[in-house]
Amino acid sequence: MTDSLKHRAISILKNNDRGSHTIPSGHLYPHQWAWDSGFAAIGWAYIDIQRACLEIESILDGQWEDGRIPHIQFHNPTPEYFPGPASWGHEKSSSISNPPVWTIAAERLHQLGADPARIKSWLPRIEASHLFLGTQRDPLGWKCIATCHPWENGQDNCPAWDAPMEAIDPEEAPPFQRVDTKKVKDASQRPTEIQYNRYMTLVHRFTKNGFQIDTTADYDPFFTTMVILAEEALARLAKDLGVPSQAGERAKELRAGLAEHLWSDELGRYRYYDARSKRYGENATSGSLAPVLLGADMPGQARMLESLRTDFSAPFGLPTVVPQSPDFDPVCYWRGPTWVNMNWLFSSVLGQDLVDSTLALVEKSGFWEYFHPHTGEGLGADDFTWTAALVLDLLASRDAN
Ligand code: 2M8
Repeated sequence: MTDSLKHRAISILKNNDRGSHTIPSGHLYPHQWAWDSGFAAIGWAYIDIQRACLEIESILDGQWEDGRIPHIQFHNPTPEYFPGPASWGHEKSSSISNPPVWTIAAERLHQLGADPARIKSWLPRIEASHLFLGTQRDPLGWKCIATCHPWENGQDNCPAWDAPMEAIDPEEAPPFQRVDTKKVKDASQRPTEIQYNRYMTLVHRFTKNGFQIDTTADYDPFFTTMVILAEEALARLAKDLGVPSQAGERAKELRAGLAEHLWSDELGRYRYYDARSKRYGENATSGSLAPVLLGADMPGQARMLESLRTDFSAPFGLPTVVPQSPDFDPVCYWRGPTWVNMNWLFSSVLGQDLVDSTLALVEKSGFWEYFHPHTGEGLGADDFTWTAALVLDLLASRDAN
């Protein structure tokens, strides 16, 4: 099994390779997405470490002057994907950011033998990308991270955005034609029309107001956790490579902000917070348990682990929404399916069982974008880059154990 999975993963990365960056899937996503590329770099490290470094450098090359790493870079604009540069008001990229997986990947590359001098040269740009998120994605000064668009944290139609999105006028966006629903075998696996209209209203507003976050901001325990993991990775890299950095201090402040503002002792998990309506969102998503990845000094560690092992247990990996919830939809995108990148992240606390079941799932169903957590059916796009890249890392971690 191991050899054939490994060869298939390698051939997917090679097919999706566009020279200096890797597209998520030739069929559905023909551009470069920042967090996908971070995961891709980890996979490339098992094939060609120089190519892995190039992947990180191409993410950093898209950085804006204000430090933001855009979530999409359009190297070769094509009508095969919507929304393209015209909608974003920027010729080369989108204008929102993404979870800073580039930093987590940089540390992994360092562990896997990449040239330290090369990694060192990335640190100022990585630091700037974190400063952008820490200052421009915290409108209330809570020392937590908010997203200004559901696409920014990468979990697009996650139910946590349902309530904040109710306030967004779906008719405000200029007319458009979406492409995605024509490319999957069943359109119900993708966000609904009204959701998509609201996404485009937000894109329209954001590009009109100079790309600054306004009151449409959802504080997010998943995004905050990802920034903390990245800050801590940066702090370790900076120490190792002899570069000054305030990343460790920022991570401490974020840990405190997350515990103070988003932890709910009553629910036993972390909440979302809509800065516009001033209301908490109590959605039971795997993202609401992501702070479990930060270790025992965060409130709720034992309760969250228990919940992951019971409420979130499913035959095929970790569902993104708790199956008992009315929001759960096992085939629709970020509203329930299992994703290999989430399994990969959570395997650091759920251990070998999740590593093994994730590998078995891909072996059984293929390298899909996401999977039905009860049947294991592959959904969305096939030959998906981060599924392939992270399978390579999971295989390595299994071999090491
Ligand atoms: C999905 O998001 C894009 C918009 O950014 C889309 O649906 O068109 C998400 O799954 C996101 O997390 C991912 O980065 C992207 C490319 O794989 O696809």
